[in-house]
Amino acid sequence: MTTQYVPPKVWVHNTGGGNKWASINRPVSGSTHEKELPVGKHALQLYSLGTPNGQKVTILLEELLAKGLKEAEYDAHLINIGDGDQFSSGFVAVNPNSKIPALVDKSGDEVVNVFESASILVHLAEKFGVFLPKSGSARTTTFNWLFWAQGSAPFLGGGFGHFYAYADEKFEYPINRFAMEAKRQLDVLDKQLSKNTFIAGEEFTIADIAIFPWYGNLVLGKLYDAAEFLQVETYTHVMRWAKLLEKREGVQRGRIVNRSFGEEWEQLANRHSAADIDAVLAKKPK
Ligand SMILES: N[C@@H](CCC(=O)N[C@@H](CS)C(=O)NCC(=O)O)C(=O)O
Repeated sequence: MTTQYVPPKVWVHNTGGGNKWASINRPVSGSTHEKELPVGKHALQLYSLGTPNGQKVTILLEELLAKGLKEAEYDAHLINIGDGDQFSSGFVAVNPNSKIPALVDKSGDEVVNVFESASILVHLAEKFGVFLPKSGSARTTTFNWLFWAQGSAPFLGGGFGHFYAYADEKFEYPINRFAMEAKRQLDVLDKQLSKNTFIAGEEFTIADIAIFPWYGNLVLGKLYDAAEFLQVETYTHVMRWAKLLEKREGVQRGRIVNRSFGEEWEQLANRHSAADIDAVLAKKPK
């Protein structure tokens, strides 16, 4: 006999376990403590963590630098969400939603706070005039897939990843529901990538940068350890694209920034110059 959960009349916050994020999740927003954010010497100050949403921004910044755009130099400060750094007064002042990534751009006449990873990608792509077509259907197609990523990835992360990888107890119902959706999304991408080299056509854009850290990492076996469960190798076009992207210098450099997990050569807590990344990558076994 299965015991069924019967919702009470009024929801109450259960501060107990259930998953690895139970201790930081709250039903309210706002700061929990007074603390200023650290500030480095560059005009671009990034506050982030090397999760897929964080990787989007550091990959773009490293792609910009790989193109020789020196104004894209940045300081990236680690926000440890497990420790509740996203609830400091300083972080909340930049992003009232208390989620990484958040960017402070001090390069212009006024300081601009940017949050939501896609907003940061658009802000930087427009500022530097690259990785986002200027007009026409190519621009709209890039936005289509950028917003597709923002709308779809929470089903992969908050849905599939949460119940398959993070929840203390494994339940068939949510795992089935979200595995189905994850596979449907991979199929959508596979069909799109059967027609083009990159997501939005023959040009590498911020749509690729937004989608790779989730779906690229997933098929490469670097997310949730779910490659076999989801039979990722059957999405041959997604796999081809993921392997193409993982060879890019910007991707290899950006994916290790603000990362506090994985191998020693994949972890760079704070980044202030290119040399910081070089030193970590030098540890990679040949
Ligand atoms: N839609 C947001 C999602 C950002 C997000 O979910 N960030 C997570 C880490 S990947 C976070 O900061 N979580 C902390 C929390 O929920 O308290 C974006 O794309 O920027």
